[in-house]
Amino acid sequence: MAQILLLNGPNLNLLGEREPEIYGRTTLKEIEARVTAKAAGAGHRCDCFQSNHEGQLIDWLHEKRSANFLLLNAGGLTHTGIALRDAVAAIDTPFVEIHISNIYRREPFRARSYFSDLAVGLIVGLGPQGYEFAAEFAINHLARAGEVAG
Ligand code: CA2
Repeated sequence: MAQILLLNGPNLNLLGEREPEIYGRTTLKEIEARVTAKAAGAGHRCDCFQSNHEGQLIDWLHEKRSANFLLLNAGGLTHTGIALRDAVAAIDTPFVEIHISNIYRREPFRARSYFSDLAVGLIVGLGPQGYEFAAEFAINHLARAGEVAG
């Protein structure tokens, strides 16, 4: 059994409640439940966390540093969060960067990410379903890593 992490940054607790035209109508609780169910279906555990505070996100990642895969939507910290980037780099856990909206079709400041160059890959602009695609990728990635290790 592998451990998958789902980490969401600032304001993503508001999913499904505000700005549905940009972020959809699915709540974060629903996303967490769907990703956890997908992980469980493949025999893996999923730990979920959201915070509006960069330090709390960093502390949680430090605690979970032995995890096998990370699904990360850093919210607005994507474009500003050097300390969170350093934490992600330090724990050495492979990760997929997720954005619900297409950050390349929005304000120019959203096109810069402090995480993309460290990520295995990105899922951008596919709505809340992007989290489920990322979970499927993580499961396949872990299976491939297991084959290599085994
Ligand atoms: O598209 C994404 O997933 C973002 O990471 C969301 C961040 C934004 O700063 C990034 O540029 C792109 C913002 C999250 C705000 O979340 C809300 C959700 C519902 C209602 C209001 C805000």
